[in-house]
Amino acid sequence: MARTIIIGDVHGCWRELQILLRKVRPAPEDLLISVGDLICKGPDTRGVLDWAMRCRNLQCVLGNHEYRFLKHWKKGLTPDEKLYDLEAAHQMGRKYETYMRFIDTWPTLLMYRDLVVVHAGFDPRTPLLEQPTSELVNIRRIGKGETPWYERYRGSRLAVFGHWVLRKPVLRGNAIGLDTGCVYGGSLTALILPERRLVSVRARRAYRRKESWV
Ligand SMILES: [Mn+2]
Repeated sequence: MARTIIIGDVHGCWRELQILLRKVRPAPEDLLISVGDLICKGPDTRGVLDWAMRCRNLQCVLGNHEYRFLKHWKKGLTPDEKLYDLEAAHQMGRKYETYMRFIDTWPTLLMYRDLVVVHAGFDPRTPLLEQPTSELVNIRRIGKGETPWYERYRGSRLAVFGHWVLRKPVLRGNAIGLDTGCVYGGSLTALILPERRLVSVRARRAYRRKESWV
């Protein structure tokens, strides 16, 4: 039976992604999904994007880093405020236009009968299709109590997301968070459906320093 394989935040960690793919062994009929943030911070944004462009059964949703790059690209610019943006743009090199045109085709969320995939999350108090992109790629907490958005989510569709870097994946009945901080020296995690099996690969090293781990 075909599987759905959802990959957490890669952030240019091409080596770890290759090892993860070797472990998961996607078949041509499997559906691969990236939760976004394939780019930035890590050593090889180019390698990751080249793979994404050749992978015929891959769907990506937009991450906050891709969203920032697209916003600049549409104004004829390249983001240059952060060092990791300059590095990622440098890694993209002459293929910057090609990569941006590719990323510009990514949706902000993917919705299936019993699954929704989004980079950061959504506000469960608002209809899913009415949420602004800035929210879908950035949200973490909602309300006065600063509750994680997924603790308020009562939907029956399994919501799979990344963005929120945690030592261990978030595992709830209806929400699974996959950002285990590979670029910070954590691990790269994939979720295999329908069996809900997690596969992880340890980072070869910390490419970025993270102030604190939750
Ligand atoms: Mn992110």
